[in-house]
Amino acid sequence: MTAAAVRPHRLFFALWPGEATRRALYRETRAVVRHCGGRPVATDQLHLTLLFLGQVPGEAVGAVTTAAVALDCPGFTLVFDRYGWFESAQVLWLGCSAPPAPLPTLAAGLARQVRAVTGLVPDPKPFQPHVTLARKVRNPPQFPPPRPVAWPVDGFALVESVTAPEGARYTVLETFPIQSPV
Ligand code: 3AM
Repeated sequence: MTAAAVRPHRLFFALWPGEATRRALYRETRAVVRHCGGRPVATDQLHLTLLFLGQVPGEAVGAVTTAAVALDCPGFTLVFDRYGWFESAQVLWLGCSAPPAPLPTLAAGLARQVRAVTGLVPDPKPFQPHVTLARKVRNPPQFPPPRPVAWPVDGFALVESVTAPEGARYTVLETFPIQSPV
């Protein structure tokens, strides 16, 4: 086994937008992000975290993948139409005023599967679906809502977070299709 295979990986499951959605997210939020006074998330890193796993031993990554493959989930479409702000994390985010039921079901199913297959105990914090737009934002957003962005979800991703001096950098390790949205 190589050193890369056994080293621990900082992992999370996320919805990772396709190119058209990514461009729309950027287009509809760029003016607000520019004016929020924080540090924007790079466009190619925008995502919605489903489940944060933290440090996973290298030898357990295969089991995490197995857990995700076993999930059965219908496709769905998210509509992003509101800004929000996490005061303690100083994060400006984009969210949905009406998240469809399959979204929290997918997040909960992943947590259940990961626990069952790997024995890892993922972060127990309540699921708050959001796309982080900028960090170090010191004030709540006082902007009109964005024009709605539709994100058709037909899969999710296992993502690695690597900490660098300029902040974390995310890389998709694997993608998992779900049924296409109807
Ligand atoms: O998707 P966002 O950017 O909001 O803040 C981290 C990031 O969220 C979050 O997981 C995502 C990928 O790093 N995160 C980092 N540490 C965490 C922890 N201990 C965490 N979420 C929950 N618990």
